[in-house]
Amino acid sequence: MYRIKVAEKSKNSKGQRPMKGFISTTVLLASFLTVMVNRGQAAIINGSFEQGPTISGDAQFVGAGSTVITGWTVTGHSVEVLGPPWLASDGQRAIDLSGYYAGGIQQSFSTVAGVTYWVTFDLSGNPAGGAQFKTVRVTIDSFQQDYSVDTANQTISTLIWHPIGFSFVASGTSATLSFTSLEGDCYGPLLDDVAVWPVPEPSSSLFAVATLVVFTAMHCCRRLVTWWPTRTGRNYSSPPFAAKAG
Ligand SMILES: [Ca+2]
Repeated sequence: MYRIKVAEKSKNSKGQRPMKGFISTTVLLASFLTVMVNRGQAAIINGSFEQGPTISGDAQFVGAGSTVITGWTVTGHSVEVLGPPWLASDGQRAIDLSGYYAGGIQQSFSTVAGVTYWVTFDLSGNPAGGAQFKTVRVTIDSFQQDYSVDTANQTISTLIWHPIGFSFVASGTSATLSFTSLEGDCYGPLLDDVAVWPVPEPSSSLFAVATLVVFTAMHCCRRLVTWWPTRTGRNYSSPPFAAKAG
């Protein structure tokens, strides 16, 4: 997830900002977002787990079947909602997918059949005990994959988060995304910042690129367009699939 920053280069001789450039930028972004919405924007609720139960201490156990974590249903045995001093990858909270024993979470969302969707999330592991490598099983529609992460040389406040992503083609009007711990003890894989969105069709991408080229040609001397990732403070040194299990 990236944000777009449009920086004003300067004001005109009357001290006014160039509204024409602003309008062009607005049209560009609105056009691209309209394309995305028309493609069926997926809506994962509370993907960062910031909305949920009151945390007693630094972690809160949540049992199977509970929906107290907004948007999500707990599966397996239990999970744990983590708060400071645990280092979340986004915001203040994350999930340990092994509560007392192996657990999981799942959420269903609307899809458009035939559309390709990207699923991204950040994965780490509880370094306080158990196996050095923590494994999570991710399923959605016919997709299933296990991912493992190394917890060596970390503490709960110095966790290393690995961004992971994959795509799937929706087969119906809804899909269920599930994360399941494969760690039987209370030291499970850690999860944060889950997101799902449709991949634009090639024609839509070309439209967005063409619009961007025209926009840049018209206003390159008046505006600076900079992009920067919002996920500061994370470990992006490893490729997204570096944690992929065999
Ligand atoms: Ca979070």
